[in-house]
Amino acid sequence: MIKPDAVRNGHIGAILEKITSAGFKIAAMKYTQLSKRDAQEFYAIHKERPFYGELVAFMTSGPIVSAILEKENAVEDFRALIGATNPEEAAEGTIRRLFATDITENAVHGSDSDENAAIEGAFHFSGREIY
Ligand code: FUP
Repeated sequence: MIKPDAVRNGHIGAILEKITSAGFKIAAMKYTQLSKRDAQEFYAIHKERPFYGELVAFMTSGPIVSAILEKENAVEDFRALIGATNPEEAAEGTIRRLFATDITENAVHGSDSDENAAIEGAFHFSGREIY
């Protein structure tokens, strides 16, 4: 996902350019806005954490771009491309270092395993929307 802060700040094009230049193929993509229920479900793993309410409020605060990306070693390579969760700790040149605001408004989401990528892909897309 390109999160609401990066969409609001006009970074969709620059972020997609970095993603495609890094060799990712876009298998699915849409511009949409999460409902509160969507965001609560997507981030259910964090529901006991102190930042959960703020995270859900932020993720529903405006439109996002969701995508399924394909590449050899995609999970690891995408996490390297986006950088650490906290942009202050993200390496120079990473998407979060370049475009994130802070640890909550951190510009992009990337799946943390192939298994979660499949679950998250199915959350955003039906089979007919994946190419
Ligand atoms: P990441 O996998 O890098 O997206 O990070 P996590 O799964 O640990 O966290 C998911 C989201 O929760 C982050 F993108 C932003 C939010 N978060 C906070 O708002 N505060 C924190 O201290 C940690 C995470």
